[in-house]
Amino acid sequence: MPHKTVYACFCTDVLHEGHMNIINKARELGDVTVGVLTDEAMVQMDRFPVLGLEDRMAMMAEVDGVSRVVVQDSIFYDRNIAELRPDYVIHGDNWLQGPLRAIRDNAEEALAAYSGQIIDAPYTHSEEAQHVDRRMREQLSMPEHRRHLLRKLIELRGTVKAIEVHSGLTGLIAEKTVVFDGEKLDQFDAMWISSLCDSTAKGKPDIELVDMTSRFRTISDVTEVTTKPIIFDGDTGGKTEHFVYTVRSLERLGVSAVIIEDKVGLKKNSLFGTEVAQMQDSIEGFCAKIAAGKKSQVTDDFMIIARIESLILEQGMEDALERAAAYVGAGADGIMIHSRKKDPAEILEFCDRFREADQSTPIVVVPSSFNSVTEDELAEHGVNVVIYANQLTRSAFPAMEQTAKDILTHHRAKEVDDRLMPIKDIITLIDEI
Ligand code: SPV
Ligand code: MG
Repeated sequence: MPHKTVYACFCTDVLHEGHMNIINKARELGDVTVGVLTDEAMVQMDRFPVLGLEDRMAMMAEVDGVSRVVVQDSIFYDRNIAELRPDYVIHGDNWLQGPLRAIRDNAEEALAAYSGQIIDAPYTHSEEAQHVDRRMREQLSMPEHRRHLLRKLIELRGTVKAIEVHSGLTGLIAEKTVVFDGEKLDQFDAMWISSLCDSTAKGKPDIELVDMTSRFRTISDVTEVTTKPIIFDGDTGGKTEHFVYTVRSLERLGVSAVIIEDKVGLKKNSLFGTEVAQMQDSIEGFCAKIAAGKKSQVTDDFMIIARIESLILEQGMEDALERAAAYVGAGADGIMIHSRKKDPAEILEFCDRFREADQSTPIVVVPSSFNSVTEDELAEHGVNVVIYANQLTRSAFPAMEQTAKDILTHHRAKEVDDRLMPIKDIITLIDEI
């Protein structure tokens, strides 16, 4: 019998019975090469590595029956298949469904080029395997691990995208939603705890009325069921004497970054612009707040991002740029520039001019009004974090309101049923652990 070769690829830090079952099955088929995903590829699979790539490779090399370990730098197998030309590629049969199917299709197409074969090994549903998987996710959700994820993701991906969350349920949507666009699997990298949506969910205006204790409760609800990094909307940061406590509380909760805006007095939502009275802080005043926050933080991971309201308050581009440089000088780890114009031109101009002087400080934008601009365009102008700040809340509210109206109109719920999630789906939506 000619000597056969088998390729398997793993996206894990810990080996359990399920992985061993695949390796043992592979050994029966031939000489086993194992691919280990790079950090960047693992992140795309929503598995943030706890071990470094070299340690993961060493772990695989020690497994009995593994002849060779190689790096796989994409979640898709095609390049490694073309290079290694294995007779078989083996994977658990869980990749027959859901977003993993795209990965299987890609492998199947690459194998078809030389009549290689795919093996869908029965997925191991053992208690031990589930326990190890759960432990891994729990480890990822711990504050000391989650806190540095935002910096790490910006470093790995250049530009990251965050979506608004204000509850455990919206957190799960941010955590689990994955789409396949024909080329790559896509998902949100991070979560934004918006002051607007956190307040709206409580039926309150966005004026720093919802107190920090309550805001921290929202963070806990989200951290209990997710692993992705959190960017917290800290409004004005409040009094400097209070802000220093907030920074440490956020670090303790595992939040990666706080964004504070350079306003004083009664804060109103920026999307009101100059229609309501809002006062910008002085450059010195806000720099002092940033510096005090930086001095009080305990970990190196945590980021304080300074949000500039000059364009919102119509103070001009020069003022925005002057403030950006001053805030970075005071220690800000990033700059958020905001605008309520439909046209992204002023945002892009700010980014270009800021980048002429500063190539490294992360830029954050919130394209709620200038929503025609794409993530790629923003990335070309040096943006590192794109925040979709309120779209989940704004989509849920009209749907719920319409349902309430229709039930009132028809005096029963039958008419709304077609657009509702089936009862079976809602009762099984949340996994029991
Ligand atoms: C929020 O989401 O609360 C924000 C962004 O601060 S914005 O509403 O655009 O001001
Ligand atoms: Mg806000």
